[in-house]
Amino acid sequence: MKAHPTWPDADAERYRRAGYWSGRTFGSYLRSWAGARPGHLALVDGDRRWTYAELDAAADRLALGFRSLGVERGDRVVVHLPNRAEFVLAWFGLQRIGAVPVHAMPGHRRTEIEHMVRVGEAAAYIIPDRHARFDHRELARQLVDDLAKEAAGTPPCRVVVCGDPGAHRDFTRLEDLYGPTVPSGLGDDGAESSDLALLLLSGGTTGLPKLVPRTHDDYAYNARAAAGICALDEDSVYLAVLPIGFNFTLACPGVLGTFMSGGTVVICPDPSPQTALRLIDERRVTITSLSPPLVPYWLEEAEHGGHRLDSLRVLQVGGARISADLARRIGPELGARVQQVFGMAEGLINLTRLDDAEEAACTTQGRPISPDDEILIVDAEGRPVTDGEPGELLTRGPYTPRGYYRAEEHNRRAFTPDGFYRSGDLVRRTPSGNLEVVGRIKDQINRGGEKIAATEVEEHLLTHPAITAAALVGAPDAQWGERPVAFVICQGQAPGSRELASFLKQRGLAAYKAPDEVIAVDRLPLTAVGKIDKQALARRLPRP
Ligand code: J2J
Repeated sequence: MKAHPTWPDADAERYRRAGYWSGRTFGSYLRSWAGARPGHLALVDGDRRWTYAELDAAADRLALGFRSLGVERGDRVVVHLPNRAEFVLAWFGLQRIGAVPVHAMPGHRRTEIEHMVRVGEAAAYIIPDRHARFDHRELARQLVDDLAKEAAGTPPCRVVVCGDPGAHRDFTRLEDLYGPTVPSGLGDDGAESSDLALLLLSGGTTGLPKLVPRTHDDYAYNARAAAGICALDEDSVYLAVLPIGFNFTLACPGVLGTFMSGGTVVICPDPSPQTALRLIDERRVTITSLSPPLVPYWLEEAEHGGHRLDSLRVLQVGGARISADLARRIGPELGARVQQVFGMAEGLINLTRLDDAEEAACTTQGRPISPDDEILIVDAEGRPVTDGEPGELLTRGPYTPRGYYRAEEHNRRAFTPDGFYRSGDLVRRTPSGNLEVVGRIKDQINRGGEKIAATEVEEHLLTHPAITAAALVGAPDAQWGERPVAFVICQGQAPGSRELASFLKQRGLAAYKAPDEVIAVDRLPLTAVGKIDKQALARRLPRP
C-alpha cells in the first residue's frame, strides 16, 4: 500500500509540461548552485560562514556520515534543531542520500516527537544537547529505549546530537568522519524528483497532527515561485527568525527560495527583536518573515534601538491574521514593505504582491502563487458561494499534495473525492482579487501562528483525575490573536491553569498547547447533533 496519495498522472504531466516541476532533487540543486557560484556566501550563523561550495561539501560529508549510521534512501529522520546552521547542513546532508527530514518544532516534546518517530518509523533523530533550558538527550534516551523494548529486533532509531552528545552520536564527528575529502561522484542515491523530500507537521484538527508529504518537485516549485514573486536575487539576504523547520521560514520563499536565487541566508539564533534588528543592521538583511505577535516588539525596537534598517526591503507577516492597523505601521516605522503570507504546510501559499496597493497589502492575505493553484470557496453544503461572500477555502494545485502521510481514513475527510484539500479556513475574495481570511471552521486554535488542535489537548485533559469532560476553545487575545481556554466539568476541586500546565508538561505535551485559563462548568452546551457547541462556549468568554 502506498504511504500517501500522489497527483494523478494527467495533472503531474501538466505540471511538468508547464515547467513547475523541474525534475530535480534538492541534492542536485545544491550541487548546481555550488557550481554556479562556488565562492558566494550562502549561510551565516554568528561568526561561522559557508559559501555555496562549502555548503555542498558539508552536505557530502554529512551524507556519508548519515549513511555510516545506516540511514538510507527513503528513510525518515526527525530533525528537531533550533535555528542553527546545523539545521540547514543536516537537511542537505539528508537530501543528498535521498533521506527524508521530518520537521519537529523547537517546542515539541515527548508526545509530538514520539508520534513523528512512530508514524515516520524514523531511522534517526537529530537534536541539540540542551535548548531553552531543556535537555533533549534525556528525552531521546527514554524514547529510544522505550521503542526498542517494544519492538526488539527492529533497527533502532539513532540519536545524533549537536553539542555535547552524552551517550549518543556526535553530529560534528559525523561530518568529520570523512575529513575534508569525499569520494567524488556522490549522487542522490538515485533519488527521483517525484520522491518524498520532507514531511511537514500539519497544524492538526483531530487527534495527533498529521504529516504532510512534500516531494522534491512540488517543494522546489513552492520555494522558486515564492522567490520569483519576492524578486529575490543573489544580492538578497534572508534572515531566518521563526523556526527554520516551519514551512514559512524554509520555503515561502525563506531559506530555500533564497538559495534558489543565489542569495545569502543569515540565521537568527533567538527571536528577540534586539538580536534580529542588530543582525539586519550588521548583515544588511533585505527580507525576513515574522508572525504577527512579534511585530509590535520589532516596531518598538526599531524606534529606540538605534539600528540601521535601510537594507530591509520586505517584511513578510503570516501564520495568523495581522490587524490592518498594525500592518499599516510597518511601512512608515520600519521602512520596509509589508507582505502578508497566508500559507499552510498542506501546500497552498498566498502572498500579497509587492506592487499591490498599500490598502490591499495591509487588509488582505494575498493570492495564490501559482497560476495553476485552484481555489474554491464553498458553503456548508460544498456549493460555491457568490463571489465576495465568505466560505470554506478548498484548494488543489502543483504543490498541494493530495493526502497526508499514512492517514488513509483521515484523508477521506480532509480531501474531496476530486482531490481538493479542505483547509477549514473561512475566506472571502475581495474586489482586489486577493483573499481575506475571515475565520475558521476547523477545531483549531491559532495562538499567534502556533496551531493547537483542540481535540488533541482535550484528550490529554480527560486523563486528569478530576476532569470528566473538557472543551478547548480560542479566546480573543490582544497580544496573541487567540489563546486557548479550557471549559471543564470536574469531580471535586477543578485544577487551576498552572496545575494543568504542569500536568500536561508531565504528559510530554508541548507547553504552548496548555490552556491559559480553566473555566469549571456544570455542563457543556451541545449542538443539535450532540457535539459540544464550541460557538456557544466562545460566546461565554469575556471580550478582551
Ligand atoms: C490568517 N490565518 C493564517 C494568515 C496561516 C506561510 C505562512 C504561514 C504558514 C502556516 C505556512 C495566515 N492569516 N496570514 O505554512 O508556508 C492559518 C490558516 C492556515 C493555517 C496553516 C507558510 N497564515 N494561517 O501558518 O500549516 O488557518 O502554516 O490554514 O502552520 O494557519 O498553518 P501552518
